[in-house]
Amino acid sequence: MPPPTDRGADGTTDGAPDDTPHATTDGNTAYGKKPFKRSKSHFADRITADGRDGWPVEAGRYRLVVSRACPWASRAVISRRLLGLENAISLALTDPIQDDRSWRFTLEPDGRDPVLGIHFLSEAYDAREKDYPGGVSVPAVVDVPSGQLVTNDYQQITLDFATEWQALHRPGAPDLYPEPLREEIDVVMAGVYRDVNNGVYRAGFATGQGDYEAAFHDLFRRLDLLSVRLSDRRYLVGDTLTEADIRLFTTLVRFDAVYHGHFKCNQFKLAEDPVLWAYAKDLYQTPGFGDTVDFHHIKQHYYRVHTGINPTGIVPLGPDLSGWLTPHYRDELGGRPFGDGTPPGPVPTAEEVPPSGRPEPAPTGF
Ligand SMILES: N[C@@H](CCC(=O)N[C@@H](CS)C(=O)NCC(=O)O)C(=O)O
Repeated sequence: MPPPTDRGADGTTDGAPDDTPHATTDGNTAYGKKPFKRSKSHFADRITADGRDGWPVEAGRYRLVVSRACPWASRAVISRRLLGLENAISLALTDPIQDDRSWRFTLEPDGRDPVLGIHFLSEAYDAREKDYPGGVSVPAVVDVPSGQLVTNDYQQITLDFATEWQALHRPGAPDLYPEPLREEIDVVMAGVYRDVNNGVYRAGFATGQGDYEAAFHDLFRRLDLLSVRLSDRRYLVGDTLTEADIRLFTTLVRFDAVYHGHFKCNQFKLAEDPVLWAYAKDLYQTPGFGDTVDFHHIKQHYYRVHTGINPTGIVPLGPDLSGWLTPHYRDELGGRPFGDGTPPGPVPTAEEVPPSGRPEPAPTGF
């Protein structure tokens, strides 16, 4: 197998050493170090009910390409499942380890995605725009008939699943972006994005002490605030699951397995904050959340791909994951997870996370 390439969170060289003097977030000047900056998604076309960008909502037309390792892609996997879009939008899973051609379909027996017929996700990017100036990233939505990438705009994909794909939602699908709560959801998500979702990357890929410390403090300050917010309410906004919970979950579920050690986000472990730990377990045990999580893919990706921060590529054996299956008691706070709707049914067999990626219950008795 070709060796994994060392790459940043988004395949760019952001965060990589550079010789230009620049101001760090702690106000000092650093030489040879730049703070981590996430690149913008290059392809921001939207798939909408009215097809205004040329991409109308249509069952069976699009393929969602993800890595189960990636928190941004995992949002899309969770929302697709909660909304029951599995039959409308098919799912392609990449190998958690990229090589120098980026995401590849080496989990398939012949190394080729069976629907798109390609070996590398970059082929769908190339079909859309030859030599575009950016990295290849997941999540990506590909138009099956033309083989072209439609969008890699991870911030918009899930919002569109919730609001533009309504005609194809399953009966009983929750409203993940309810109109009356959008303003509050957007405010909560902005803080979660800056300090938590992207904050762990700012800490992990910092190449200067000051940048790392600023990201670390922002992250744990925000986690403290979220812990207080969630101490007497089951979900982040309103009394049902929303897009905001999906976005917080995808970082929390990776926290102890990768961010705490690998990204040096170690003021406390998730499991040491009783509120956030119970909140994360509650979501994990809710159909549509934990049943999409592959801890094996997550650990393989982070520890083996980021050789700049883990040069040996050794993947730690811990932590013990059995705690994810223990009681959370969050139902005592009330809340109606799916509002007037219902939980999604079982995961389609072809999309089940293999046992290697799931926690095993702790042994009982002696
Ligand atoms: N920056 C991405 C956001 C999503 C993202 O960063 N995905 C990561 C995986 S978690 C990725 O695919 N990175 C490209 C790479 O590592 O080659 C975008 O522009 O859409």
